[in-house]
Formats: sequence, structure tokens, C-alpha cells
Amino acid sequence: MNISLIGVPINYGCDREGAQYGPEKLREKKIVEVIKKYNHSIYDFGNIYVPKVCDTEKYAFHDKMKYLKPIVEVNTNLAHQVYSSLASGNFPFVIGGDHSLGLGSIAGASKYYENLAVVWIDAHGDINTPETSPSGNVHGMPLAAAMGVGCTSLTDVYYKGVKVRPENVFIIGARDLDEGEIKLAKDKKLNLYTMEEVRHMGIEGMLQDIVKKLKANNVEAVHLSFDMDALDSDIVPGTGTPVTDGMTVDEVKYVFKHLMDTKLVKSMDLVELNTYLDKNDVTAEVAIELVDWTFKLIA
Ligand code: NNH
Ligand code: MN
Ligand code: MN
Ligand code: MN
Repeated sequence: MNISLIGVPINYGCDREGAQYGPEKLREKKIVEVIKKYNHSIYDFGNIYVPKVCDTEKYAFHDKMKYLKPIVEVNTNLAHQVYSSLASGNFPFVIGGDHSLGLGSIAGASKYYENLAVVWIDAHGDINTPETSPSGNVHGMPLAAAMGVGCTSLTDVYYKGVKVRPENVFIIGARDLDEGEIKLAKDKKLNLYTMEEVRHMGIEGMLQDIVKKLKANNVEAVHLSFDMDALDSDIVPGTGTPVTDGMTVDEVKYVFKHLMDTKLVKSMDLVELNTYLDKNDVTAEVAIELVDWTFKLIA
């Protein structure tokens, strides 16, 4: 397969130092070589440009969303990179950076695919709006914006309108949801597999349910967005908002395997590695292990 590697060194969405160095750290840990092992042709497109904005200006662009302008700019450029990669037959692999970049990835993939689904693996829902967000951090909002919910400056990134229909949204591993997120998930009837639900159904049962729905909805392609904090906080110290009782590495591998088996996954993000918070690179190494596994599966 031809892989486009796209780095997004952004931390405006999480408002925390360290998340912007994910792409650099993963390249230092030989991500390109790891992917190449499985006979992929990999094109490293470098990093998307992230403009410098002073932290005194974080609310200069919107009163409830931090760093809105640079986030929109970065996501617009990312969207076009993802779209162009897909149009040239490549698999876009986006490395972050915080999860605000999920919006740009989805925007790019949904411009290319008529009926896109999104599988969002995360301890959080990332379906806040400026009104429901407890933090003003945009990394808690991208999936809502992709569904057309929230402020138009986000929902209209790259092109006007809804990027993914709610019935095509699958959230896996959530265990730290805000009140407004729980309400939105209910109202929109999202396919929400909280950690509790995952334990109850079993991973296998959950995957069967997802595959069944992907088929029933006639989904053309899946964008897989993986937040490192889906993993248990004991495994990933190097992420901005670690949460206990999360997934194990083997569980994530199992989910990846079955998603890749559908042959529907056409693009992917790996986000929220924070190099400042990491301990002896253990989180970076887990990320590399998952990258290795992923590209072995799609070989
Ligand atoms: N839900 C919280 C918020 O909106 C935390 C989001 N943090 C994440 N999301 N890391 O994946 O601010
Ligand atoms: Mn997230
Ligand atoms: Mn998260
Ligand atoms: Mn634990």
C-alpha cells in the first residue's frame, strides 16, 4: 500500500505543552522504517505548518474556544492533504498533535468518500460544543463539529455542511464523558460503546455489532481516529488527560485487527502523545508498537 505520513504538531486544541512534539518523537522512534518493514511505500509529507499564537491571545478569536483561528487554519490544510492523498490512491496516516486534528482528517476523508463512517477510539467523546465544553479546549469538540454540531467556524472547516452522519459515528472506550456529551450522544443516537459497555458486551460482541451496522448503513469507508488515552492510564503516562480503567494494548490490537479485516479503513489518526508528560518514552513506544501492528495488518 502507498502510505502518506502527515505530521500535525499542534497543541492549541489541548492547551498543554508537549502534545506538539508527537510527530517529531515518532519519527525519532523510526516510524517511517517501522511502516516500511511491511513493504509499504511510504511518503513522508512532513509536518503541517502550525502558526505561532501567543497564549495571551487564546481567547482572541472566540470567547468560548481557545485558539480557534490557528486550529481552523491547520485543519483546513490537513483536510486538503488527506483529501489529496486519498485522491492519489494513498492511505493517509496522520500523527499528532492533539485530537482537534480529527476534524481536518474527517473533513478530507468525507470530501473524498460519499458515505464515510468514523470509528473514534478514546477515553473521551470529543463531542462537546462551545456551550457544553468544561474547558474551552477544541480537542474535546472535533467529532461534534464533524457531525455539524457546534459553531459554524468549526462545522464549516474545508467545506460547508455535515461531514459524517451520526449513525455512522462509532465511539469506543469512552469513560470520561461530560454531561452535554452524554445528552448529545443520546439525542443523535450515536453508536457509543463506553468502556462499561465494552466490558459488558465483550470486545468481540462490540465488533460484531459495529460490522453489522457498517454493512446496514452501506458505509463506503471508515476513518479510524485513535486517541492514545483510550489505553489505560497505567500504560500511557505520556498523554494529556489519562483516565483509569482503559483498554489494554492487546485489546486495542484486537479491535484494529477486526476493523482492518473489514477492508473499509482508508485513513487513520494517532493523536495525543505528549512527550513532556511521558516517562522514559514508554507511551511513545506503545504508540510505535501499535503503528507496527497496524501496518502489518494492512500489508
Ligand atoms: N471532555 C473534556 C473537554 O472537553 C476532555 C477532552 N480531552 C480529551 N479528549 N483528551 O480526547 O475538555
Ligand atoms: Mn480525543
Ligand atoms: Mn481522549
Ligand atoms: Mn489502572
